Amino acid sequence: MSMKLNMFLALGLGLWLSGPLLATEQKATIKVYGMSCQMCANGVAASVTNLKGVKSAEVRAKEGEAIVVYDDALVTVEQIKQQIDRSGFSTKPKSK
Ligand SMILES: [Cu+2]
Repeated sequence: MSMKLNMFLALGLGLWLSGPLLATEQKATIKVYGMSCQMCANGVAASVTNLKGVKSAEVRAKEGEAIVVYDDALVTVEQIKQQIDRSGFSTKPKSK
C-alpha cells in the first residue's frame, strides 16, 4: 500500500472515530481570578454565555470559578478562557 493511501485511511478512520465525539456537551470548571462579588460573577456569566456554543455558565465569585456547559464542536475551553479574560477578569493567577 502506498504511503499516501495509508495516510488517507488513517485520516478517514480518525474522522470517523472522532465524529460522534465532536458534538457532545462538555462541562468545564474554569478558575476565574479577580471577582470580588456576585455582580462580577454575573458579568462573567453573561459574557461567557454570549459565546456561540456555550449552553450555560454558572459563575461563583466566592469560589472564584465558572462552571461552563458547552458544545465542544462549536467552542473550546481556550476560547471561553479568552472571553473571561476579555470581560475584565483573569483565568490565570496574577504573578507577583
Ligand atoms: Cu463585583
